[in-house]
Amino acid sequence: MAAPCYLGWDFSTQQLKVIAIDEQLRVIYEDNVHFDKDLPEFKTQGGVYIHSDRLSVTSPVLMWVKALDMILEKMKSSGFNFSQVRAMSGAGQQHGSVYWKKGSIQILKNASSELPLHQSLKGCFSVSDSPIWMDSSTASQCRALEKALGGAQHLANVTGSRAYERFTGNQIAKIYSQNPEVYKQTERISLVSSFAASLFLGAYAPIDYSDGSGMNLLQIWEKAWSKPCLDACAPGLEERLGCPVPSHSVLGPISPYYSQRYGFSPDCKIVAFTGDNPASLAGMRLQEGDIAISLGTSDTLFLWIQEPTPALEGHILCNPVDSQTYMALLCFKNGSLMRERIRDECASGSWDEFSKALSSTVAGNSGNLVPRTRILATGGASHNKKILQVLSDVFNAPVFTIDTANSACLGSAYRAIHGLVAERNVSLADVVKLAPEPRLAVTPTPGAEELYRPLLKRYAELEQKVIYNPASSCLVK
Ligand code: 5FX
Repeated sequence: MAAPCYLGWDFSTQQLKVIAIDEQLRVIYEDNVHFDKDLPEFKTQGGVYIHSDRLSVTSPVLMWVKALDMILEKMKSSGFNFSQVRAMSGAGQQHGSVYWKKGSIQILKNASSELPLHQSLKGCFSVSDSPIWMDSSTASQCRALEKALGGAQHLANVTGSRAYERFTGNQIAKIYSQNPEVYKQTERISLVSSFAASLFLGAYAPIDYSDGSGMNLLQIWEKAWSKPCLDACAPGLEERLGCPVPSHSVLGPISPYYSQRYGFSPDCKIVAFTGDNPASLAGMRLQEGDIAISLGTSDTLFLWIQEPTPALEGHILCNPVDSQTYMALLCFKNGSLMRERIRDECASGSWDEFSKALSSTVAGNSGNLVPRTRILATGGASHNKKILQVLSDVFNAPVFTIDTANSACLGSAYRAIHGLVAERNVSLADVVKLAPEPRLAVTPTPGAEELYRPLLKRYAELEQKVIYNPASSCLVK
């Protein structure tokens, strides 16, 4: 019998990725489908459509289904043995939403294994272009939600965040107010993560607590939907969302579609999918006191936190690997876009030139933004040592990297294993004991601390200017 393995998926903004690990946690397979390049018929740029108002940003939901068909075919042609997969989990870009048309559950359940999935599902979505996390078109819905909840801080106290335009409740409210008929035809609303899990389950997958915390709808302490928030967004929302579940839940076995078409074992378990940042927390094996920084399409900073106090900046999410604790998250949209723009404008489009320019710039920002703890870096740009050096100097802490830049994918594979044993009170830390330790990449430049400290105030002022200048698209938190 073939040795067991576990799959981790990442439905991210620009591509779909998969990783398979064996029982020793070694990566035995990796693949991806790049939306712009491999699915040009959808005509996305960076996996998305930016609409004419420049604020609405969507992705075609069928592109994600077609990408799944494509990656599974690639795995099959490369001889991947699907029958050895014992469990899988996955991650999705946070906040994005998928709208299933009435009656779709039957189509999902009975999809013919003779056809690629996207052909069966093409009539299933009441909204063909899903709003995603880059959308910032819901300012009026945000104001209305904060008002209904008695103010921004009160909403943050309940849901972990004040109202944010990309958060799903506000996106749903916009769809309902602009097109109540479409909303009426919708029987289920999924996050990208629970949508992806639904494709494997052949049924609507529940939303997990951790990704559910990015909606402005979940009471993060009680782990139940907040009625006042639901009511402020759209009528009949609770039944369209289903009940949220702990992130480690085993949702059921894989749909027969995959056993018949690809040879998966009918016993292969689907563990709840979650958001990409929560999945990265698992992939980086974050411990209390560590700070993780993910340098991707968006730049995010997150930490494991026991007793959070929600504030008007940043987000508190339920912890994906320990339901008693939380994770704090800061997100800077346009991370890699900004880096690429600076590379193009100041370094003739070359990463080598960019790195040279960085190392020739005198360090200057002795942060103390955070206590000195380990910093763990991941994401595409974490391969660039010069960028890591700046991080180390700014935070005045050593920076470590993990073997893969795909921490959300790897974290999903770890979570698949964890899901099988979590009910027996086994922690994720126990499950991933064998994984390679993060590697020290850089340490702070001596003297950097004194240089960076005075810049903090100026940085904060500039940041406020950019955030409150609607004409600027450089940095939007
Ligand atoms: C987090 O709040 C975000 O909006 C982004 O990091 C997305 O999750 C990127 F996929």
